[in-house]
Order: sequence, then structure tokens, then C-alpha cells
Amino acid sequence: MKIYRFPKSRSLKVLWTLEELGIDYESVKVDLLAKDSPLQSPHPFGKVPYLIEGDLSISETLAICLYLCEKSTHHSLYPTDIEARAKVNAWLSFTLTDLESGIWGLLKQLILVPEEKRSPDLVRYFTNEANNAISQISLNENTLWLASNEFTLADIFMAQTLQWAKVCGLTLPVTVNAYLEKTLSRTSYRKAVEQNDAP
Ligand SMILES: N[C@@H](CCC(=O)N[C@@H](CS)C(=O)NCC(=O)O)C(=O)O
Repeated sequence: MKIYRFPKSRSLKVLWTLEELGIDYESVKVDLLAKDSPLQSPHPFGKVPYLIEGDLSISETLAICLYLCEKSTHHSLYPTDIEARAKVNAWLSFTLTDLESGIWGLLKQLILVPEEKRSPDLVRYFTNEANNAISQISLNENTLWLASNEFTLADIFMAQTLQWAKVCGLTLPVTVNAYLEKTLSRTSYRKAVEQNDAP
């Protein structure tokens, strides 16, 4: 199985999922910044992450992670019980829509868009959107992780998005920051970052 990756990008979520599940993979670094480089992702639009396994190719971070969870016999990351799964799905949906939209917009304005094209109005707008979504993260103090006492896919998606928020200079509530630190202390995370950010 080959995973096309780029440092600091969403491909981290896929590698983190693979590390949690203990699935062997080969990660292939592409060059997202130089479109004339030979190191392009085979994704139809040159994006990462992208999975190729035999004749199968999958795009979209969530679809790849769900495929890996459904393929695995370890069910804790994406539970089979439908009520437990619904809680994971709710957090995944919140993270990928309400939370990510403001943070990703802000990240693009602050880092990815060329300086001369950045807009202070957009920075203000995305900052408000992001802070508003962050204020809606209500952690359940009776569970160890976001959706339950098990570490799930929801935690992987939430953690990378919160990390992006910090890269943007946003301040997280103390409890959310403590949750993030706990998430990032997992061995699987450290291994995934090592792979994802390798030169
Ligand atoms: N909706 C896609 C977004 C993928 C995406 O935009 N990836 C970025 C890196 S985080 C990328 O490859 N950008 C390069 C490009 O758009 O050319 C997903 O969730 O996988």
C-alpha cells in the first residue's frame, strides 16, 4: 500500500490512522510546491493524501481513513456499534465542516496565499469563524477521549485541526489544549509525524 504525502499536510491523518491500526505501508513524498517537479501525486488533481493499493486508488482523507478502519480487524478506532459510531461520525462531521472551514481559510491567508494577495478582512472573518467553532468544542469530562473512552478517528481529525489552529496563532481553551497535548503524546502520532515530515 502506497500513501502519497507531504510534510505538515492532511496526509498526517492517514499515516496516524495506519500507525494506530498497525498496518504496513510505504509513504511517498511528493512535491506540492513545484508543479513541474517529477515528484507529483497521482491524485487526479495532484493532491495528498492519496492511497494506491493494487488496482485500488482512493482520494479524500476521510474516505482513505474509513477504508483503513473498515479493512482492519481492530475496531476501536471506528466502532462497529452504531450508537458509538454515530458519536464518532458527529465529531468527524463537526471537525471537517464547522471547525476546519474557518481554520483552513485562515491558514491559507496567513501562510499559503502569496503575501500580496492576502486580505486583512478575510483574516478577520476566518479568525472569527474559527474562534466561534473552537468555542463550540465541548469535551465530555466523563470520557477519556472525544467520543468515548476509546481513542477514535474523531480524535485524529480533531487533533490535526487544532494543531493547525495553533499554527495560526489561535488560543485554545485550557481544557481543549490539555486534550490536544494528551492526543499528541501517543506513540502512533510521533511515528506518523516522523514519516509524514521526512525529507
Ligand atoms: N478534501 C481533500 C483535500 C486535499 C487537499 O487539498 N490536500 C492539500 C494538502 S493538505 C493538497 O494536496 N494541496 C495541493 C493542491 O491543492 O494542489 C481531503 O480531505 O483529502
